[in-house]
Amino acid sequence: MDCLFCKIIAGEIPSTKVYEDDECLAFRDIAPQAPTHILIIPKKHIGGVDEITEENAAVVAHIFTKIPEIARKEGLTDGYRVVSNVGKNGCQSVRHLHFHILGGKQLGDSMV
Ligand code: DGP
Repeated sequence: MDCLFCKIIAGEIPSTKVYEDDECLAFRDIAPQAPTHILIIPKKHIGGVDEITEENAAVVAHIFTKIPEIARKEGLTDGYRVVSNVGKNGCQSVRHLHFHILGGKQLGDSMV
């Protein structure tokens, strides 16, 4: 499968890792939109939020236990934002499920 994030997981494309375990990987976004901008992804390919099912949702719950741990380690004590873009209208550019963790400054109050 020609998936950029699968290549990052395989180590074929370098990344700056901030957390890794058997199920997920977190690494710094190549084009940060905030002082802290981390992507966290499942190691098993899921295309996006629109491909989450009862069968594969356990990894999503796992990721959501790791997000606050990573945020604490990154010092995001005043809060942060977790975003997942989905499909064309959501401006998803990489079809591998990922959650953006954005913080390190006061973020804007508009989502769109
Ligand atoms: P989205 O537009 O929501 O699909 O987010 C994809 C993000 O992936 C975007 O913020 C930029 C990031 N990105 C794209 N290519 C690379 C890469 O090769 N390395 C890293 N670290 N991030 C990448």
